[in-house]
Amino acid sequence: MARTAARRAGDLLAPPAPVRLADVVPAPERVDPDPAVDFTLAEDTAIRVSPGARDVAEQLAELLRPATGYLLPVADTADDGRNALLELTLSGSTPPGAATSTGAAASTGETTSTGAAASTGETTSTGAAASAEVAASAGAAASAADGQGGDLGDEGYHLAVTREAVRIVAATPAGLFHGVQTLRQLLPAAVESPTTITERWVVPGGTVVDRPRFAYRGAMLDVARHFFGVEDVLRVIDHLARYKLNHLHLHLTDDQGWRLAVDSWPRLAEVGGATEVGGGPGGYYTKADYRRIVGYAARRHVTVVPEIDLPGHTNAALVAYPELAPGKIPPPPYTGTEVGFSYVDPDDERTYGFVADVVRELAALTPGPWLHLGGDEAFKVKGAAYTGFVERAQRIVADAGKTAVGWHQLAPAGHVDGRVLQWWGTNGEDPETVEAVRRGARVILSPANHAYLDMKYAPDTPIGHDWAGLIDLRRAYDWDPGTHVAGVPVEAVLGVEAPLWTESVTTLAEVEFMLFPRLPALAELGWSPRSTHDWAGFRERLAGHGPRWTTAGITFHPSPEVPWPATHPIPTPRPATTTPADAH
Ligand code: TNX
Repeated sequence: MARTAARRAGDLLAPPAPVRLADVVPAPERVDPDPAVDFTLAEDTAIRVSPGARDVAEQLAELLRPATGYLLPVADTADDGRNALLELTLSGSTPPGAATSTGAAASTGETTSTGAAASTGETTSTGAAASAEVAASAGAAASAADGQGGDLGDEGYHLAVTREAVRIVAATPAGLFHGVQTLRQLLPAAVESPTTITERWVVPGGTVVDRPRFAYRGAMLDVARHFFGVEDVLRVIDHLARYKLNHLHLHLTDDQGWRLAVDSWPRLAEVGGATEVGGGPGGYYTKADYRRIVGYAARRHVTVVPEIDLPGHTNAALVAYPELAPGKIPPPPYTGTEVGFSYVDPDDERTYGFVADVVRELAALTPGPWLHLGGDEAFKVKGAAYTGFVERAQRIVADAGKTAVGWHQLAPAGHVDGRVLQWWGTNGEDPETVEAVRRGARVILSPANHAYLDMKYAPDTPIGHDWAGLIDLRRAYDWDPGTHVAGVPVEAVLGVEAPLWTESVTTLAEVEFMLFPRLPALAELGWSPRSTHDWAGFRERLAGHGPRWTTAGITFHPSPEVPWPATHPIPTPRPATTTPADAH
């Protein structure tokens, strides 16, 4: 009763449909607004699901219940009622395995041994422009609207908003999940409130047909330089999921800390985990912690990509096990920010036993297909010593049933099936990477001068580096992963990733400050057809997300390039707690 009265009052006060259908980030492939109608979520709204859609429906209910205070019961499609409806339908050809919560790995679309051509990150083999045109044709929209979902691929969805219902159709739970993130953005910003709010919960009418440009869209969190506990990582996974990113790369080991328990080499975590940059206590994930992270991610259709950085960046491991060190000399623990000084001994067989044990235990814990071997800045392991080490390590990863990923320094080493190079260069000329691609490697793009989230926004940004330049929002947005590295064709581009190194980042609020608003820019490069790329439109669409972040308690940098709505307070960034020493 009281709630109904409150709603009536809300009806009178609230402005009509404050969000437009085209305001979504990342920009959908196709949007057809119907200004004549809108949908209002009400106290008696129910969520109806087809078999296989229940878990996503439960997550939708979990998103909507706190702010609305509505019950939002989840029921099978068969139950008929006359309530306003949210309907999630799984249709079309669901790939085996994709109907379960572990479908994240299966739904990434990268089958590993088929090579670059078959498993390109592009949604269609006809390239970006063509793929946008295909989707814009009435045929694609109609078949999706028929509920076939056939054109929507592993992650696409169709969303229709009428007066009576919001209906989301997809071929996979991942597609439905992405559709739910779109619906979330189409509701008023107050939907992000953790407590019940009086609001007209209006969704603008029309249809959206959407699917990703690239199969791999990710972010990296460096938990080695500063350790971040499980709860912080789960919150970062939520941030990725909001913007349809589907991979979280965890940089688990470095000179300053080893962050994962390994049963066969227990001192790695117990001794190597006890340090971090600046002398703090560090920490590590138990196997149960790690399982919790990968499980939480899988439910949100995010695949965890664990990294063990080898052969360099290994001081913490050498402190724990000096027999792995060159000359067997135990190094002192390291809590500074230099790079390139440490390495495991490539001439000692025990090193390969160590690599095999760690990879075996990590592979057994990791549901996704990837295992990242690092390979960057091993300045003291040169030439054949380096390529020989990498080739053995890549083989160990393949033997453990995983696909090797590494920083692009791996390029000169021999090819193994499916291998992926993460390119972090700052100029788009790289003959070694081009040659590795010719031999079958695929590429994830993380150009340091556009995608590195540890770079400062501006000279006065209180934390971060500037060795790759300053990265304001426009710089984060204005590049094309499909053409960025000369000689690497779009067919070889698996996708994009934004790394956050944490030499100077110490708290979750600081992580968020570096992620927002640049992470949504990267997400749009990974998801949206190139034909939608438009800086002026992006900054307008993104502006409405400021109030969402504020309501959700997310810290962000109020980039001056964005016309944030004046009615909402802008958060004040926390002052830096450490002074970053630039290592580059
Ligand atoms: C380079 S990028 C590194 C990291 C540092 C980062 C700081 C890469 C593969 N290696 O070790 O943390 O610069 O921006």
